[in-house]
Amino acid sequence: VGGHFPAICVCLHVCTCVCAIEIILENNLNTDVLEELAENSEFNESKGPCLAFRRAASVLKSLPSAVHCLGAIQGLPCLGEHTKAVMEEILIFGRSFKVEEVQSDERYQALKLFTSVFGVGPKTAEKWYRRGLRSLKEILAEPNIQLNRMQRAGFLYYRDISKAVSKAEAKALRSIIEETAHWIAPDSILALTGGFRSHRGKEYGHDVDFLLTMPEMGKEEGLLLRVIDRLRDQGILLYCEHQGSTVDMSKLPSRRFEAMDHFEKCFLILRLEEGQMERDGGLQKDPGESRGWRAVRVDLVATPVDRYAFALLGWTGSRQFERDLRRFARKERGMCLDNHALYDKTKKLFLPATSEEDIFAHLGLEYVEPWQRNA
Ligand code: DCP
Ligand code: MG
Repeated sequence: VGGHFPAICVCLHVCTCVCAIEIILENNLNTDVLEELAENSEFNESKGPCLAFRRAASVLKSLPSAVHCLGAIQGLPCLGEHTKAVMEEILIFGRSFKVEEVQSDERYQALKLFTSVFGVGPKTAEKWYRRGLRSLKEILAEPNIQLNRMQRAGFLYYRDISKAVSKAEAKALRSIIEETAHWIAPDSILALTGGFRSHRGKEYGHDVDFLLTMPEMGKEEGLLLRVIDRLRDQGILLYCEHQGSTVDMSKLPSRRFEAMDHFEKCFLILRLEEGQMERDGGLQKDPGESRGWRAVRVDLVATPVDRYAFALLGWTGSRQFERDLRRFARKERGMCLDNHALYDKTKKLFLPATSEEDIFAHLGLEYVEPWQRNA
């Protein structure tokens, strides 16, 4: 604690809100740390603590200024005892021993590394860890490990796709995909979703998400496959996993939040050329890398136009916002919301929506702009 100790004693015993501590923390730092604890809980299949840390991180993110002292977190909602203990450590010692313990844990390190590969989830990561594997090199050298197609692409483009995607890169990809879709169907509609739509203070993302539709019902059928073919013809499709639609509108909206929606979609890796970037930003590459392109992960979802507003809302995020909105619909309004539909359980009917505003109105909520969906 060194030189900070007298100041801290005073702070702990005397003040609740006015703070003399010299340690100034940015809330990002706290939320990153909480996200790591959430991830660790996820690896341990502890759903409750995982959600609690994510919820606490959301609360901290929504604060207008950085937390500088313990008093500032006292009255905040959704901050459980574990979160408070971690925050306390950070505020007093400038570090959290609990977090450092997690960060230095061999299993956590291995699972974090393995799940950073596209196509590798916690279960596969755990399996590899139990086999004694600790590095990506070891996995690739292990003859008994059968990688699936997605994982092979994940390893092949690992360096590129584990690098953040910039806003400028997302913009360039949007132009490419929009041009491609318009070449096939001039009236097709493409929307940027995910972190790059909502911004949410993010300059970078791990992938770029898009939603594709046609103004006329049914005309979207086959469009996504044609877009994929065209991307392939242009030589920019490095990897594609396509999933057909399994939407069944006779089913009520799903209660399971983590369940993937049933729209037709594809998980892509695209080749983005330096020349496709506008002057406001170059490619995110390692310093000194001479290659004039990089690989980027792209998710592309196609919906019929009557489902578009629900899909747009569901794919804009943040995840916590989506989770809370669904919970609100269920608990406060007796409605079921998912990426496909909104169902009123009392009236026993599906509520139509052509825009996100319609959905908020059905829920009796004021419209919230994408950049405010920061939870
Ligand atoms: N989404 C969701 N539930 C999931 C996965 C995604 O509600 N299980 C929604 C919310 C996300 C959006 O889809 O914001 C896009 O998913 P991403 O994983 O791409 O997340 P982001 O785009 O928000 O962040 P990033 O891509 O930078 O990690
Ligand atoms: Mg994304």
